[in-house]
Amino acid sequence: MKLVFAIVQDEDSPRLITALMDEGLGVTKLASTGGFLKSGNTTLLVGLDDDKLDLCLGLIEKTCKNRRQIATSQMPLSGAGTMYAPYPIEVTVGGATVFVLSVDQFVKY
Ligand code: 2BA
Repeated sequence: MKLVFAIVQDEDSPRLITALMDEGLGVTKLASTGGFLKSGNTTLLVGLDDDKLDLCLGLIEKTCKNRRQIATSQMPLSGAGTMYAPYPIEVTVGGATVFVLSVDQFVKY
């Protein structure tokens, strides 16, 4: 058995959850926050049998899109000691960041 952690953009999560559930996969949705952009994203947990892993990964790949976002970084001001000026940078987020873990034990009480 595997446990898939999929970090996806909030905009993609409703369609992905529907697609996973339509295939009979169990999903848990967690509200999460990216460390770099410090904005909300969605982490989905999917526990599944090994033979469903490719199906799950395929649905994630098909559903989750790359998007460009503007983030704010800091530039040191020359001659101003430790002062910094904010400036915008563009980053590409997604489609999805996915971790697949092997599950030792799965119990439901
Ligand atoms: P964030 O940490 O908010 O990162 C959003 C996007 O900012 C990243 O997209 C990447 O394009 C960019 N980025 C991140 N760190 C950067 C840096 N030090 N310098 C320049 N650009 C940077 P993704 O790579 O698609 O990641 C989307 C979200 O997935 C991340 O949101 C984070 O929540 C999660 N994530 C990504 N890699 C991870 C990892 N190794 N472990 C845990 N979570 C991860």
